[in-house]
Amino acid sequence: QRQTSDAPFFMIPTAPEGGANNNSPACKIEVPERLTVSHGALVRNGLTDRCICLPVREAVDAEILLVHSEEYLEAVKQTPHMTLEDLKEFTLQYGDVYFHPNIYHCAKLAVGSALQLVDSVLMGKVKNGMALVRPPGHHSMRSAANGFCVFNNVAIAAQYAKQKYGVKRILIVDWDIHHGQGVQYCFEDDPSVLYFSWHRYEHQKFWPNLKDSDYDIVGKGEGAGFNINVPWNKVGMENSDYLSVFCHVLLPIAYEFCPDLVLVCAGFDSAIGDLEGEMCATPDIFAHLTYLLMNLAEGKLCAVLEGGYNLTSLAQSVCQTVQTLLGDPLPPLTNLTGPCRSTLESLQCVRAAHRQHWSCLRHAVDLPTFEISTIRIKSSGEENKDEAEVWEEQKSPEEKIWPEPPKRVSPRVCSAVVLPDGVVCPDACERLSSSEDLGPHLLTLKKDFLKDADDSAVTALSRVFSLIDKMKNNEIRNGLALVGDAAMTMTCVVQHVAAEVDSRVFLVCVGNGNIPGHIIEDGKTLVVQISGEDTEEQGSKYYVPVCLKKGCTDTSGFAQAMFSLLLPLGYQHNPSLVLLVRMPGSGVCDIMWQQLTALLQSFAQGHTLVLLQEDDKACVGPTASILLGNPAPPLGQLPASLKEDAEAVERLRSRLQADWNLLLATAPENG
Ligand code: X5A
Ligand code: ZN
Repeated sequence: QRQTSDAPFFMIPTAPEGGANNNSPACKIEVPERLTVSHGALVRNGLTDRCICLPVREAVDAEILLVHSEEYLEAVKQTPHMTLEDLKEFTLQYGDVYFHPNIYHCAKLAVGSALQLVDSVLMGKVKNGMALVRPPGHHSMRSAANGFCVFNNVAIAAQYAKQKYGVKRILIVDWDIHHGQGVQYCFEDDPSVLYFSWHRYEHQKFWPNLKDSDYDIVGKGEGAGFNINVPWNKVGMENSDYLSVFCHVLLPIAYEFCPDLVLVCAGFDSAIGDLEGEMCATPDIFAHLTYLLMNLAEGKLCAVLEGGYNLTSLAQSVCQTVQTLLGDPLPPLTNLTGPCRSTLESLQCVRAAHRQHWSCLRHAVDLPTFEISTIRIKSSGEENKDEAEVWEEQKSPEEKIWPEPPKRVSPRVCSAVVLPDGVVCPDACERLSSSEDLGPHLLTLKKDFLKDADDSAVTALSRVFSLIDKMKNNEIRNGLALVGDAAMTMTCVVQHVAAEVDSRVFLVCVGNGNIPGHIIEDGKTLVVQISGEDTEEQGSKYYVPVCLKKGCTDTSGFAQAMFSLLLPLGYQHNPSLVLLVRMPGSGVCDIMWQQLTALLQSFAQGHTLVLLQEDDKACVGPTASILLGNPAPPLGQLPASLKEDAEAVERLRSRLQADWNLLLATAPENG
């Protein structure tokens, strides 16, 4: 593992010597060990060595006052000098918060650390980072501590970024299992800060039991549409539930918003094993949640720790997040069975509540709102719960066990290229040269595919095959080939890979061109083709032709297809190889192509092979940049997509959702 001077990330192990120990009045779960254990896990996994550790500092009054009132700050300032009795009394005026004589100091460090991180990211000293801090922040309000939180670290960071750097649009993603009502209140009328939170809600039966946390709270005045609440009305939510909310709500809206900075309220009480959350998403989901946000805002992402109380689950989740920020390949997610009914109800409600504010939702096929309110009443009744469900709920959540996420190893080579002589590409790419041993490949190639092909095509193809074999052995992460005939190469590659047991290919084809039927008949290869050609009637479970009216030139239609079709399909297919093909004359613009290439890195542990046709030389550089791990440039604030395109994508979702239920975004009518 290399230690670079421009290490891409940063983190802060806080907890001063002696730690802020909230033991009197005691908080049993928001404890200093949360930081020491997380930090220890980072060290053990060799991750701290790859990070830049920034110094912490205390926030100054003016910074705290960006979000909090003077009266409140003055009151908190007194706490280090109070007797334990007075502290107890002081604590009682707030909800679920505990003041230790040391907490004011820690809270100032927590805010200051978040600001140090924002400074470093916005000044370009680091690409992204995570601040490991406590106490957490997202529940604290202008004049009140709440839910273990004293100062609102992330809200202050957002105001600071706006004020000091003139950042125009900030996305705050709150994946903690509690609703960050403090963040919501801070920005509810502010259209420059888009706040997204999912949270355990159980129809208001779960703390903090606020009507303000429901899906119909979308922001006020100018800020209408810039507050997104996704209530979890059942416990036990899994990876599929989390991913479906990202695909069908957060990502389309976030890309339409086009933030300049992403802040994450990174609470890990939403992971399995946490007694507060009682959810079942595994720690490796955070690798994916993190990655899916890393191509917004040119990768400027600051994660700030919030909750997370199961020390094992917390430490694993922190490592997954940090490893993703460092650019390691993503772990495969298995067992994605699709969202549960309760999630679908929430999805449908949130999408309906926001359809008037976001054009990506305008043409969504949703139930009318009056039926949605019925859903709420219907499912809040306990009466029709079956016995299994009741037993499920009584089962103690501490019994939950899950395997430790497998190690994520980066292949020695990140990107290998097969290019004709004279075509340039970044130095960091490894060229597969003619000195490679082509023996065994050449023979099979000649026999199977290339009876009459010329020698240079045979050589190129055999290099492509050897690239694929090296990906399979995890010697290379990804690859790019510039070939004379992209369509022919694509067919040969699919056939070559499908010949192996257990292989699954996700073929994403951009542009017009015939996909030979025989390559999609064995259930191993899932094909999505985005083009301007109307081939919709030929679709099947494994062939998904997306026809856009203006072809691939239309960014909004293309973006919608990426989030609501490509991502769910890719996740559910769980391929061992992604094959991304750019047909000549596809019309896709470079930044769209780069975003697509980047998002596809979520699958197959980053094993992507990109095929470009020879006249697309100019695309080698932009593609290689993404394959080497750079963030894709922003698409800009997306306009509304064409009605026809939006409807075509929705039609495909409806046709395919019985086979691929991660495509679902609405609740079946009487399930
Ligand atoms: C930051 C955080 C939880 C408060 C729970 C109070 N707070 N019952 O996770
Ligand atoms: Zn929480």
